[in-house]
Amino acid sequence: AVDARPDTVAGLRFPTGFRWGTATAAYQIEGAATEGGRTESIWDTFSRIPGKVRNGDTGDIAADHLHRMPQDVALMKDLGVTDYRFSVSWPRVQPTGRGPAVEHGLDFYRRLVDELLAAGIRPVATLYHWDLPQELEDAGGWPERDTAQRFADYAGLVARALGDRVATWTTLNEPWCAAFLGYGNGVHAPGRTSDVAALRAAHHLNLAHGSATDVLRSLLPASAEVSLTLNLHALRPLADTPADHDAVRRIDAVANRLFLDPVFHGRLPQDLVQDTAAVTDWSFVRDGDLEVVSAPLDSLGINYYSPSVVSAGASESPSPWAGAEKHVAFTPADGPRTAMDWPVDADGLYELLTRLRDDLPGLPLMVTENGAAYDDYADPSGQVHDPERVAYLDAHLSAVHRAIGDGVDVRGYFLWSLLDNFEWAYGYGKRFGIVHVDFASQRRTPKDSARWYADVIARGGIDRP
Ligand code: PNW
Repeated sequence: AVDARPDTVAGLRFPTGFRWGTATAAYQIEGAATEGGRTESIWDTFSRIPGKVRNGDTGDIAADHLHRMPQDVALMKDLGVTDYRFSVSWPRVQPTGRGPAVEHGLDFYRRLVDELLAAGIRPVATLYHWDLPQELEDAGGWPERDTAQRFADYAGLVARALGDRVATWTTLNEPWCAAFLGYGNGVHAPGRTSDVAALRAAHHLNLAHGSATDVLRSLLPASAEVSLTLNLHALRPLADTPADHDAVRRIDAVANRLFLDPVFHGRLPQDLVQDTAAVTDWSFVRDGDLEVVSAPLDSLGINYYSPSVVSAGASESPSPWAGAEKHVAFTPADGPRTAMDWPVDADGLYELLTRLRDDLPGLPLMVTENGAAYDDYADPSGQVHDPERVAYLDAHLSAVHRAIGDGVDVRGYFLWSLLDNFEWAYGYGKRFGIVHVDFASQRRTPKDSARWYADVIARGGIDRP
């Protein structure tokens, strides 16, 4: 049907085989927090500390996806998505982070994968989307080296269970957030505030990624795709001055190159090592680690929401910047914002994608998250209207299309998110879904943006009438 559309219809066509997806994460949607032997993750613990999550919300019930999975897969089938990116809950599969798998926990993901395949949707499994078993945090968490080995063992348990039917694997989601929001500024679980803990966490997350990649390669068919998802920061200097460019360099080092350099080049960013000399001597990076971290990957996933404008100055502490905040100020951009107060700026996505084309030639990319929170409203018939989200998605997909036209190898786009869900420190107050969830009744209502996305997928692109 796509190819049959006349060329005279103006619009943006995506390549044949482009992967049209939606994304979710276990703790944000599953609920059933104490079912089947699941015990606490750091988010179960953190969300119970007064003042950490708005309104005291927790993921105990969330969107009750664990009990409503077939309905949610049916919603995706109606959308026409080709791919679905979900995460596996570590504490559901291996509650203490050690020892054998809980088969009942794995069974949920076996059923999910079967349901997806039956609906003609490719499963894309993320092994870690921030729900570290609390017992591993009690043993030191990500700043502790052993956590990386625990993760590699857990990766093996999941690969043995799902490896015959899941072709695309992502080790970690956004290790920058896990390290620097979790251990640096403490806005995310486990809520620790220490620059050295955050840097150690970042290295051990990199090591966990590399070690798990080795395990996945040893267990999965050669055709399996192994990837990593980073929330790379699109950075712009406030002014075209050496001082503001240096501010960009400092944030780029801790937000982007701390992950890109070890994973893709087997080295640490030396400027960051120097800039953080007062914090750590980096002796937690041992001989041979960077070789493990830099195991070859089949693709890189990028999560993008907003760019940042930085200049020479100073910003708040505790910060997620490992000391760089002493030299760097962030300027809120003019223009429209989402309900997260994040600027709407699709050029940042284009800038990020073209940078990766130049820095990592030949590496296939996927946009593994992009989307927006807005306060949407229902009309008297119950239809949920979200015109700002449609505009946001249109602009960002157009940026992806422009990047593809300029030679960036983008293989797919995963809209965040399928469902309204537990938005971490913001609880249920921020809605990213293209499907509205009434958290009292658990009723799902596709928003206007869901119809818009279904139409884009059906046409293979965006029409410009
Ligand atoms: C990502 N920040 O989180 C996550 O992967 C999703 O689980 C989440 O729901 C989505 O983006 C929307 O927030 C982020 O403060 C959370 O820089 C915070 C930040 C970045 C990403």
